[in-house]
Amino acid sequence: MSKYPFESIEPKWQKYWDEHKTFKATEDEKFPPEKRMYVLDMFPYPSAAGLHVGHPEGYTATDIYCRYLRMNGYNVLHPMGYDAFGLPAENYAIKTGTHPKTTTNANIEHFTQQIKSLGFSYDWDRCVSTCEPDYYKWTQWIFLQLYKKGLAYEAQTPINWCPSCMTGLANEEVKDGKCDRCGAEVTHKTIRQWILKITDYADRLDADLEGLDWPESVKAMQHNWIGKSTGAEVTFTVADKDGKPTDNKLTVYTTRCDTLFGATYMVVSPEHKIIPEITTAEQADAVKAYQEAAAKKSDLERTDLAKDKTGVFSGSYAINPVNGKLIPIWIADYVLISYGTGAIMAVPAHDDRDWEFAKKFNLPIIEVLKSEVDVQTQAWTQDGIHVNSEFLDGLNKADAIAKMLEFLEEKKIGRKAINYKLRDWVYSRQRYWGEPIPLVHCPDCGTVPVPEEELPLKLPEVKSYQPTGTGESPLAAIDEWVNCKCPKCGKPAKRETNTMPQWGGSCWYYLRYLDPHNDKQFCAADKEKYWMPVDLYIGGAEHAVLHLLYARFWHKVLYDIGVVSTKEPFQRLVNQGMITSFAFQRKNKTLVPVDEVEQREDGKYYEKATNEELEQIVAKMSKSLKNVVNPDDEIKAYGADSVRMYEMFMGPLTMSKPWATQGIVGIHRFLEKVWSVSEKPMADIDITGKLEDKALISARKTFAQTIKKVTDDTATLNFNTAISQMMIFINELSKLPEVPKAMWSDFVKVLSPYAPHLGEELWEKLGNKESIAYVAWPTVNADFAKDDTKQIVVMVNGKKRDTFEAAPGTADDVLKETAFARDGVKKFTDGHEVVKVIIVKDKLVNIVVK
Ligand code: ANZ
Ligand code: ZN
Repeated sequence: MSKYPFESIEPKWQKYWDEHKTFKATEDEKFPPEKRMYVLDMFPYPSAAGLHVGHPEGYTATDIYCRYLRMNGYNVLHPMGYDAFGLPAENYAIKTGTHPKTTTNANIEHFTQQIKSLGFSYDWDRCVSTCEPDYYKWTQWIFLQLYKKGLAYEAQTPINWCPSCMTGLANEEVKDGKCDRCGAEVTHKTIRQWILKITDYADRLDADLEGLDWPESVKAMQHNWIGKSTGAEVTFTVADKDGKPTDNKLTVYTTRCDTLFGATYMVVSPEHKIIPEITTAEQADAVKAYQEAAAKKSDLERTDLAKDKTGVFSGSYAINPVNGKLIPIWIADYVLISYGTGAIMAVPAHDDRDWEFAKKFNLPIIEVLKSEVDVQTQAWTQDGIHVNSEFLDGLNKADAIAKMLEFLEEKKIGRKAINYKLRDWVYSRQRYWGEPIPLVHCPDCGTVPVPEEELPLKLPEVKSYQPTGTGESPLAAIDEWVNCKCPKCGKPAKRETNTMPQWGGSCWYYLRYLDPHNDKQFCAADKEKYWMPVDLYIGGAEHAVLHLLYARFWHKVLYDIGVVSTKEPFQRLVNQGMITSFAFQRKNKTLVPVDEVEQREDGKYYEKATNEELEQIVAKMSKSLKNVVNPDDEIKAYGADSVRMYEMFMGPLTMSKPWATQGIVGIHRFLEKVWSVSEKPMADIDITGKLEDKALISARKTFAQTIKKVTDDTATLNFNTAISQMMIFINELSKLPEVPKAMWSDFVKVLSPYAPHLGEELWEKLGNKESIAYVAWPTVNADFAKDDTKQIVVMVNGKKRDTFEAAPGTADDVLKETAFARDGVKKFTDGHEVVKVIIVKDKLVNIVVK
């Protein structure tokens, strides 16, 4: 009996698939629309570290599903590519002078070799890399479409700035307020930026989530990020020093206009433009000092509920429009300039922040919602019937809001308003390794787009990748690149030197896969119609907001200009769980690297140096804990099929789970067992008819259950339970002296999406010449899967007295005899005259006695 030869069969089949282009996808019209499936993985950033065990988790899941679909008669598009621009390659270039392209391409090559070694069924001819000019040509083209629609604009905004590195930093490069590279305190610097008007799409991005088959948690995160808020704008009149109305107005945004009778003061943000007009001479110095202090704080510091409230009185009052009362206008940094109107009416009785502020500065607190607490000692922020509110008294929240809105509209001082937390997207980076923004600045014509026929606007070669220190990208230092002719008037002009963020390329890559070699269009319309939308998208939960929101935004813009046919890009989304590892901690909760730990005879773990007993915990894989699992090592030791199956067997796809060496060993043993079953004699037994042999009947039942369960579980991505069922079946087959070939060949088919190399090899061993990849998925007679005993109920004079098990189709006289022999029945029949016995086959024995 030969050993399971994974070392030889895995490269053999990878070569076969490559050479035969087994998984090449074409737009074949003989497949009706419902039989076309686009299954997408989140493409990786090709880091120097190579593949992580987390990558194969999602990739294996989509691969199993794709292979399953192909065998079920679907035309499947399953591509892979690289999100290739990014900071690590650029930082490496700054340190070593190696061109980011060189590093990136070497990493891509390594990744490709690693991914191929796992046997995934990608159509490699469609592979894209976002840093290639024939790819980013179209990223630039899409940017220009946004620009032409007025969705890209220039503005001054603050960025993270490292004064020591003299460069702008991405948010991801700032850790705890310090520069990730040098540790210096990060400051803010206001510089010119290109910004995308994603806020124009806020409403659709929010509403269209409803039609998507996405995890509820991801939808909720997007809803929160967009932060749709429905309320009202209410305009207050500022009073003069005698309390008389002036022409000066102050508009607030409120979600509770119904609480207006409880508004006892107003607050404007320290950046509000009304401040010079309302600040009195006595208050001027205090206001100025306060504004300067607030400028130094972050939004988070300012709005933190736990933070002590600060503020300063402006010296002026406004008139509350419902009761004519004068209420003071304060300036405080808990009100943000970037939300609503940058001003609020404060209702301290029913809002926590307002309450704290009122307490601190001794401002009046008026209860307007019937409260279960004393609002002088605590805010009441729950619902309540209106009180102290004249025409609203006795009303609930909804009715009171409606009535107040009516009142405000009639007086022309208020209207319904909607606000979003979503902010426009700062789209420029002061970096080298990104797509150049294809715009030209002309002294006469202003901003002029680079003509589309001149795209791609290629990244020029630079001598130094170090940012310039002025907040401009290294491109700004290349005069021959910066200086150009205005595409409109031909006079000397300058190129935009900012580049795009890494999100740009990943916003639309799923569309380029559809037509990756087209140099006339980003994607041909017929191909787009053929495949879109993406039917299943699998990736990590860390992309719940940014990538998925940005891609949806771009997709909607492309939809609006008529170049894509669906409103949403990704119909179904599944987040794979994180693969963690084991780690060990001391009593004081500090962690010990795994190579300093040993398991002793008592089964417990000890730190080698100190003999302290350690607690085993689950933790994220990390270099410092030395618990990072390298997929290459695992493939080498157990084979790609074992790695794939183990990752699917660890637990439900969407759950986080720790990698365990014993686990992969167990899966490997299972595949060895599969191999050894394939070495047994194969018997030509007709398994569709009546069988005599008990072991065969039982094997057929397990077989039928296995085909059914693997079919159902694969279709629903419940791969772990499908694998368990395959294990049960293999155990049963191992016991048979010879294997019914019909069962074996069907089992090989359902195994093949999970362990595709082994699947192909066993299929070939069965005498087949073609790949198993497109062989029809098996079906079985469902009756064989049924339990082979029936529950027979015994009734005496219409009352249930007992039950027993019998084989299906058991003869009537056997059922009758068994029924009369049951203890539960005898009690009621012994000594009685039997009048009648009625038998319902496989179900019931009904005895009538006198
Ligand atoms: C009066 C009021 C009474 C409020 C009450 C709340 C409760 P969301 O739901 O997040 O949209 N607000 C408005 N603009 C603000 C700004 N720029 N900075 C800080 N706070 C601001 O929250 C809207 C509520 O947040 C608004 O409704 C306003 O306070 C406050 F019992 O107005 B409310
Ligand atoms: Zn010009």
